[in-house]
Amino acid sequence: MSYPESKKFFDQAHKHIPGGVNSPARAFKGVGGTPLFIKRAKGAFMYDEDGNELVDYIASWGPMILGHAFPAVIEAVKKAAEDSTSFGAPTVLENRMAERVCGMVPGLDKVRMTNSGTEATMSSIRVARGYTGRDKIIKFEGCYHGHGDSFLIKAGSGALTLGHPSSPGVTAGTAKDTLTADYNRLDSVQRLLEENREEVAAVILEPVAGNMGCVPPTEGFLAGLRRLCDEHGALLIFDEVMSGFRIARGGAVERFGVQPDLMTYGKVIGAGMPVGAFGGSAEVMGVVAPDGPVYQAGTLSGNPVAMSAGLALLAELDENPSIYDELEQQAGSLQKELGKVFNSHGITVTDNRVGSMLGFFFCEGPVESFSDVSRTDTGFFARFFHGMLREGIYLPPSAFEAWFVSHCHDDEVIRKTVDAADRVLSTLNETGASR
Ligand code: KE4
Repeated sequence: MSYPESKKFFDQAHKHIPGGVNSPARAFKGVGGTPLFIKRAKGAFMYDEDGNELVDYIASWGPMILGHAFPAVIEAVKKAAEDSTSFGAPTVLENRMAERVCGMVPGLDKVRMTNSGTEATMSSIRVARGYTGRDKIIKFEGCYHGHGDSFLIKAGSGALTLGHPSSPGVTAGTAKDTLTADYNRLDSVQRLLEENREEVAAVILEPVAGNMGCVPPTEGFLAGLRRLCDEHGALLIFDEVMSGFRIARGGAVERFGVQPDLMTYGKVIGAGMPVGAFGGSAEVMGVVAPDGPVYQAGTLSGNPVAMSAGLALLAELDENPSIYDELEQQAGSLQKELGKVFNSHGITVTDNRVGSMLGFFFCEGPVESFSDVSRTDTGFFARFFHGMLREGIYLPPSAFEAWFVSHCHDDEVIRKTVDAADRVLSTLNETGASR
């Protein structure tokens, strides 16, 4: 497999675009080499500018839960666009979106649309600060909540991949209000809450971490956070931008049965169009302008084309709950069969999965926290990544990202992936693989 067209376009891209990409996670910095320029995609496959067919495990970093170019989504976008692409005025589509998501997620009484996950999480902590009158937030090392200043402290995803988990440009004034705890370590949260009594507005986390690879919550972690937040008068925020509508119809709130005060969404809710959202109880959301004093806005928030796309996808998920069982089945099969292949080649690997998001770490397990994640062999991952790419299997280009299985990843696609891994690992074994 070769990529001359992608190389040409990547060189061209550097002329006017920082790093040649509009988002660093796409730049292949974690694995080296040239990012592929994608021309089109359908179902479980993407096709690059060199005509290569690729099994896609990035899924646009989450949205493509029913595969690329899901017909109902495409039709909805085409139809909506014919009536103009934005009005800057309320539409019935936004009413329907709010009804749909509040019907899918337990405890979601009111919801506000945004244009990205970052806007949703930024807004959620502003609401928490406005509601509680407190300034500080607690996040977790390795979790990524978008590129809002308050979150670029020991962040995951591209920030971690690039080796700058705490970004320059975030002022000391901002950084002092962000406290960082250890994922799956309740004692680290309790200590921060006790050291900052009555100063913490919220604890925000990915209820299933997907931005340091896939790291599920351990038994009792989420319930423990709920208890600690109640004891200390802090709000609990589930950042479900990645897990929302993916790991269950009602996301982590449904799957784990722990009720946060605020939830944030992105990715699946927009079906690949720019949509984020934040919401919670009517009580907490009552502070949001224009009902309340906490300002939050967006020219294109609730955009009719984006709402149409998201509604088409969510309706399919909401009205066919068996899809989640089928996603569980296919992702479980990939996890099991790949695990067998790694073991057959004597590769030390730890696999984590929740629903159709999963990840493999090339180190001893368990992998439950950022410090565990840091033990993964990123060099081996890079060699494995490029081997799989040459076989036509496109994994997320970083050891610190979750893989996504779509409803189009059928048995044939899974078999193709597993057989490719077997061939790649045979080659790697000759060049000194991770043990
Ligand atoms: P966006 O602003 O990128 O729409 O969402 C930010 C965000 C917030 N919260 C969680 C849990 C997220 O996973 C994200 C974005 N995820 C990354 C993928 N790991 C986006 C990929 C990228 O930055 O290009």
